[in-house]
Amino acid sequence: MPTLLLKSQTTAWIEELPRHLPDLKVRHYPDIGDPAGIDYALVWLPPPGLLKSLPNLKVIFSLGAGVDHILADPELPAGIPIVRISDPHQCHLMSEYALLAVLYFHRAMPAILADQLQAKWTRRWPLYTPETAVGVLGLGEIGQDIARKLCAIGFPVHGWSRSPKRVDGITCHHGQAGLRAMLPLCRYIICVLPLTEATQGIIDAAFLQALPPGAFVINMGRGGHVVDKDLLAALDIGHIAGAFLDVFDVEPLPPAHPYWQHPKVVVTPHCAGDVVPRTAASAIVANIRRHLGGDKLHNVYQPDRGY
Ligand code: OXD
Repeated sequence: MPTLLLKSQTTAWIEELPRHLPDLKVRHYPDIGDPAGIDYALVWLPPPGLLKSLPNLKVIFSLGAGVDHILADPELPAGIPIVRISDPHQCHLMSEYALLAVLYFHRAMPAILADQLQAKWTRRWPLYTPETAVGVLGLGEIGQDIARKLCAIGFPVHGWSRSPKRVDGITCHHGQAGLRAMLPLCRYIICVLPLTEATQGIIDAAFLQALPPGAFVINMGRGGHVVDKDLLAALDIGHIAGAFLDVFDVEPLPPAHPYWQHPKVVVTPHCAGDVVPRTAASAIVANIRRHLGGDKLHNVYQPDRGY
């Protein structure tokens, strides 16, 4: 009987997974039982050494689109495929968050909320939407969904990826030259990149300087994408007009971090997109079935690409 170890606070997986594969036994960390009996692991932030302690582990499933929380384990056993989650509802949530952040700035909500505190009736209008471009860094499933939805509400949308991509209605750029060409055009920039060696610290002083004055930064990728001191400096001199940040180098964001109190920063607690058992379980089980049947797994992390 295939057995899966779940390391998550979301207990709904325990019922949801066997609904799709009644033979599947789910053990909930820390109740591991006999480590040798575990075939699959479905994990978020596994404690270092946990995966190595499972001698018959065959596939690691990430409870996130990112796998950095698994790769951070210095004792990660080599040669075991890691599968990234693909959840249509998570994708939808991420797009909602991106729209919320863009529209929050675009419709001058920071100024309107400040006016309200002083009972000030000041009507404020956005820039002309069809001439106000948004750039999306990362054109995977989530980035493409965000780009399409922004496009549907009338923004010109640019997308950037490592290698060339085509997405209907989106102006696609790639590589370093593509990034240099895209940044000066974008009033809003949204990061949904995976965190890799190539993308670590991508939002640094040079990147921010390349954006037009008054641009806004939205980070829903990983904290490691942003060089915090460079973003804070760009906010303080007014080149960047605001930031909407969901992810941070250290989470929870420490109480003394300057982002918390910064008047131009919105901090949210890594809640842009959650993986929902009801919508994500079937794709996980489909991969378990593929594995049991000796077929190729879908959505496997590729070390050479870094995601
Ligand atoms: C993810 C996340 O990687 O929620 O999916 O951060």
